[in-house]
Amino acid sequence: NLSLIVKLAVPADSLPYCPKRSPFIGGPIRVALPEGLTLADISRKNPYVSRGGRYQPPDCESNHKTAVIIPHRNREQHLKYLLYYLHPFLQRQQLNYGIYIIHQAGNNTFNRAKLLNVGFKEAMKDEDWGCMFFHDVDLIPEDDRNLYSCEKYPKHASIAMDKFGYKLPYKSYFGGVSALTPNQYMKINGFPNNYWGWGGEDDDIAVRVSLSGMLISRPPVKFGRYRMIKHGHDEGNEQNPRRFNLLAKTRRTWKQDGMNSLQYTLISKEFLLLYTNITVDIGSDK
Ligand code: BGN
Repeated sequence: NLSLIVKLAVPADSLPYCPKRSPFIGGPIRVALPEGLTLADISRKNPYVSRGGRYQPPDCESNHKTAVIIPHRNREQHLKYLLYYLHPFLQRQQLNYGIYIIHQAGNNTFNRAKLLNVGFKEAMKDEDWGCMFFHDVDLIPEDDRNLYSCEKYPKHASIAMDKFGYKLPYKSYFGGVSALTPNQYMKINGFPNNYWGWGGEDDDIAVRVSLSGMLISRPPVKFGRYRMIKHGHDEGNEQNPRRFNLLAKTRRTWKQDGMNSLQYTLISKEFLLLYTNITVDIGSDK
């Protein structure tokens, strides 16, 4: 196989490419939520993670460059648990990766999809990422064979969540954790900017994928398992009563609303030990 030989024989910075399948992948993960966990503990356990939450395998050149984008507000405890599991998970997959937290400043209604657009834009300024993982803060992957790399089509990764009985709640469900290459992302004009509050934005994204003539890739159901960390009511993320109307209009609006209409004010970008922290003012509903 000539292509394999060529790939192995061309080291980028004198390291050989990592194997096609990482030898560190171990399968199912028992997710427990240790009490009293601190960010310092997590840093200590991840000595090879560098500023901004970046990592690359020490002894081989990764085949994948993945940014994980996590929208956030008032979920510090969830964030700790996620980082605790996600850093080792990504390292076992021998990825070149970076973790981005996109923090919505202020108390206006939460807007998950717009924060993801900001994350995409800001992450691409840092690095030529090959794959973007859009990740809810309260979902912990339970099997490291669920690869955090991109596919031919936009991927929906969280296909078996405990809260839905480890199966899809409905066929076109695209919420929780999804992954697109920058090309796929731009093809659908990114995500919608006008879903304020809970619900519907993930369905809008699924419609965009289909209107752009793409299918949805999924991992095997045995691998795409997630534990959702329980949480109470989210202040400032009430169910969006307009989501039904918005979703009914996606076909007419998606080309005007998305990456090509994205507006925000960057408040800060800090390269912290375990992640890049982006705080952003995304405005409010009208
Ligand atoms: C759906 C929501 C999704 C949510 C899933 C799972 C809507 C739009 C209704 C037309 N969609 O019902 O956003 O991820 O449930 O909780 O509310």
